[in-house]
Amino acid sequence: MATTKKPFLTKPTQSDSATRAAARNTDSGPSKVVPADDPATTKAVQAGQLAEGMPFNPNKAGEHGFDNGLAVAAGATVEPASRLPTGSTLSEENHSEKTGSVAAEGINWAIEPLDRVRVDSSGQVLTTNQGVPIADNQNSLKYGVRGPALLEDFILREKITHFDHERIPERIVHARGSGAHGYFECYDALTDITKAAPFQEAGKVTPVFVRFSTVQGERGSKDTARDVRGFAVKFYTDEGNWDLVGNNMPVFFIQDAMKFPDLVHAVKPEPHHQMPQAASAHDTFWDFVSLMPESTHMLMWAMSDRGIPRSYATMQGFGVHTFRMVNAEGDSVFVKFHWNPVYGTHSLVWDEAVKISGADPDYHRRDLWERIEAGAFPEWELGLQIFTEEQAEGFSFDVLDPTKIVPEELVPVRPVGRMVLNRNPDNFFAETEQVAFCAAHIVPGLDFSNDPLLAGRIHSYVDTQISRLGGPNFHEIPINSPLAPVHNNQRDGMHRQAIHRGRVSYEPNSLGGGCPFQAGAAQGFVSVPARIQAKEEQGKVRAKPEKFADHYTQATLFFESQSPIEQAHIAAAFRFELSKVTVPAIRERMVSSLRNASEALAAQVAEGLGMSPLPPPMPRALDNPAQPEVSHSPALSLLARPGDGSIKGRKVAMLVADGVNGQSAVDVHAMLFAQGAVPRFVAPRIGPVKTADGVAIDADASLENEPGFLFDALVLPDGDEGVRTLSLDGHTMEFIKDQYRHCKAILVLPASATLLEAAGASATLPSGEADPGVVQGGDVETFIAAVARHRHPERETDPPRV
Ligand code: HDE
Repeated sequence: MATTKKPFLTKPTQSDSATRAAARNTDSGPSKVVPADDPATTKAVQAGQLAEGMPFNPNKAGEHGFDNGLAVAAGATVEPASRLPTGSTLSEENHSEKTGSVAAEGINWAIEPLDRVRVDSSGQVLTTNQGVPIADNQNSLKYGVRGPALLEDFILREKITHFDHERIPERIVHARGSGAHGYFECYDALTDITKAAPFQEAGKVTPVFVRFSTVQGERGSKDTARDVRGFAVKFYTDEGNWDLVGNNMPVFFIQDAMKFPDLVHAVKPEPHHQMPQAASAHDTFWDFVSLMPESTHMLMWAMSDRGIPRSYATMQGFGVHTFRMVNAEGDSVFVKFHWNPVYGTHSLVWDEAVKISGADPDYHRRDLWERIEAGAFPEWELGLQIFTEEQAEGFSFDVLDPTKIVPEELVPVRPVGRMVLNRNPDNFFAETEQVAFCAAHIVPGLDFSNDPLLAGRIHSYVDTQISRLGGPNFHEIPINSPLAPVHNNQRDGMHRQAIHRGRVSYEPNSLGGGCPFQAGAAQGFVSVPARIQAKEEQGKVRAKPEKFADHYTQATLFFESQSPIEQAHIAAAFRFELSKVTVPAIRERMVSSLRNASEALAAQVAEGLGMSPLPPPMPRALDNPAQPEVSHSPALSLLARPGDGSIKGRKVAMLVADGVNGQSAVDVHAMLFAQGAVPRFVAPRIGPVKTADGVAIDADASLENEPGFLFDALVLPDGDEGVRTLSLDGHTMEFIKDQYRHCKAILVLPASATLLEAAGASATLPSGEADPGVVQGGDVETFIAAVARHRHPERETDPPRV
């Protein structure tokens, strides 16, 4: 802090008492303040010294010119002679239990760790919000036991009024979501490319809060809708909050923020009857996207199995836009952010997703919560694709276009750290609902690209929080406040928490000693100058760059990089979605667009829709797109990331009934549990099971309350009598059929071979080979390996055999 000290005035020019009186006055002052031995006068004298210490604004000249703009100086400051002149009041010395002490120098207590707002009511009496103990929480105040309730019942009125206002508006998009706390750990220092705080040294740990979400559905909608998933990470860095607000797909439907409200209006429930909820399978969505061919690439992703993830822990995350990283020298590179799940990328199948949404609409929320409570912490590796502006100029696509990826085969993904989610929130509303992510929240060492979609996001997120969270002070809600110090001259507004000391709330100032002072380029956030090179690109214009017009090359790349089974699922998803469209012309328009991405896909979809002949291909915006660098990208298949081979967090149903062999069931249970899986005994009814060998089993789930599709794998029991009992319950067949149809691993202990047969489930694949997912005879090791593969799609046929 720059210091300019002025000597105390020494010669009194007027009487002490006059000065003392003037110093106590708040609406005028003498021509000179004479020092005197009392706090009010000393404060006035020292305030004068602060003002004299800054006879003019020394930074003013530096505000002009391009070069100065890149080398901003720190703000001018004057060191006060004591803390007196910068305080609000002389009476701050008078402590009480409520006021506490004088504001600690340079500290903003309003942003301290969440402990300051945690509440635990053990052993405490019930009170009103004013802390008044409540004697009776059962009855309202009445005039006689059968008489009228009284208006003076402030206890009832406070309780009901608070209740009336418990809800806040839900997010316009991404309303349905769930979150958790955790940390990010940097592998190696990345100081060569960025000065961003989380990447400054190997092993550096930064706390994070992450929220996953669906986009279309309302706050109470089902988790397993076909949809894009939000993947928003708030890093509480040493230099402020950085929000990486991404999705589980690396591209987006539109190229310009101007179209976002149109997209969202098209995909949300139709306005006349508010249907359908949390589903894209309807007229307005397909009407819009079929008229917006730039959405074709994103449609491929959304119709792929990525649209129905098995778990938040088994999906990738992407920053989507091209961002910049900037080092201490001010050199910048372009980056794309990738989160790769340690547990691999795994999805549901559509029939399963539909059934789960009825039996457990909280499927993903529950999975996240249970994994964390069980210690099977979700974990991702953060990877960066790093490339220069010059490299980007040579690409066949535009890196500012959010409907394009940078293929990993063109620019590899460099792993730079890992993120672990290891703590569930204490309170869903206070943390997950009130967390406010914002694409504009970046820290020194990061910067934006000129992606026009990103530009709109930089505006939108703060704006939306103002109505959602009730005013401009949402950054003070505990989950949103940074760990880094917050000091500025923003004041007032609804629900202000911070109590600022002193009378200065403007800059430049001399009366606050110049503080808080601007950090300057060396310490503060500075935007990368990012000069626009070509002259013809300068000037105001509403248009897109030429390469944005290539709407299909990467849609083709995505489709052709999928395995046959993934391609089949994409075709089936388009077939399902478009079959729900009621206007045939919209279906046809979509198929005509798909012909430009893949003739094979378009033909399959058309066949599934009874559409013959095929409509002509849609005219393209760009007839001769540039030759792509990569025409096959194995990294785009879900199979590219099978995961670490563990079965941690997987749910395994173990069917049991009176008469099963208890010992074999308990042994398998123990082996699965030891691997971190969650085996559960499922019987016709919950409660003790009378096993044939007397081994105690207590079923904690029933065939009726936990249907088969909620589990990742199935164990069929040993013991003839138990198997017979199960076969008499109609649920058993549905249970096995769903497990089989959804291609899950099934362990068939000897007596259960008949159950499998009765369900029509074959141990032989359509190809005639043995099904590796149907493990007969009790080989638990092989079964565990089969569960680790997640699914056995070789079994699948369309339509299903079972
Ligand atoms: Fe968002 N988006 N978005 N979005 N978005 C919101 O902010 C918006 C976009 C994403 O868990 C809203 O706080 C515009 C792309 C996530 O709380 C809103 C545009 C991507 C979340 C908003 C986009 C996202 C949101 C609604 C186009 C992937 C949930 C409530 C210009 C990179 C964050 C809120 C959470 C939420 C606006 C496009 C991801 C309205 C204007 C592209 C993960 O501000």
